[in-house]
Amino acid sequence: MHGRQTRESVIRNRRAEEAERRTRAAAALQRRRQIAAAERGAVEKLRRDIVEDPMECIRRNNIWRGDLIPMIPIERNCMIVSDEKYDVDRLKTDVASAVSEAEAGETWVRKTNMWQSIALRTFDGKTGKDSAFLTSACLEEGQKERFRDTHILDACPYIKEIIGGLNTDVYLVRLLKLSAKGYHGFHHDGSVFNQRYTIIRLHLPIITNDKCKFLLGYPTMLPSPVEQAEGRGFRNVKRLYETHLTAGDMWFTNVTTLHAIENFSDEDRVHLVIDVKPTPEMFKKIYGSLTNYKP
Ligand SMILES: O=C(O)CCC(=O)C(=O)O
Repeated sequence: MHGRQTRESVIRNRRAEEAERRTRAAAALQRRRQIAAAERGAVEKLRRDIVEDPMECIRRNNIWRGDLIPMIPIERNCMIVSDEKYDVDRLKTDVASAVSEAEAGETWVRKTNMWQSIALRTFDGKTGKDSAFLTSACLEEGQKERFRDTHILDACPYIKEIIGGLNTDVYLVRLLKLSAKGYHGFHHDGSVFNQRYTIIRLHLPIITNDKCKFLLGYPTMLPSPVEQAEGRGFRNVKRLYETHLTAGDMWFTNVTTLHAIENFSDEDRVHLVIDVKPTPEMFKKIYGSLTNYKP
């Protein structure tokens, strides 16, 4: 009798424990859903705020300072700067030539697992891993004249024509591929592009679709000094604004503010990315006036 009671009470206890575990799990799930909904609500509110009262929104965020602050209205941070429609088929032909011209090992130099580049114009015309990024030292007087076409650009006559037609100083030029289902997280290139009156980044999308997005972010947490030292960026950046950069258009992108890229599609996305000195026309379109333009 005593043994049976014990077995029954053990079973009862187990059932009670199981029921309690389920109740706790359901409560935790509900809490997570509430937090996610509150975060979504906060981001939505943030998006509304930045449209309705951007200055107040910026003032409230202690992390959003200096060059990290996007231009207002927010659409100005990625905008088409030329009325010209470029020929996407001719651009695709040049991409194919660049890929076959790039020597083995140089084809699509890996920046990350999902993000690769082919250098068309670089500091001293070098190709390969270290040539595919820009430093502010390369842009100093006496240095910025050292940008040269790479041998790969010779295989891309249309891109060469486009670059020549910009009628301005052209620095780094690359084809940038973001793999299908690829993502590159929020970061900023402020250390170079803070000279916003002397250098801007242009994108000419070649292979793309509306599942490819350029994103702008809202910082909520500063990186730790260790993360900064290791070149790691801001964590927990909220998605503030997103846009699809259409093929055949020349886009300005503000890369001093937090930005990211994503490709939710099944095809690799390829952009021609051109770093140039803005012409007076581009400068006026982007910044709204010629104040501070440095000829
Ligand atoms: O779209 C790309 O491949 C590059 C975007 C980016 O992060 C940049 O231009 O800094």
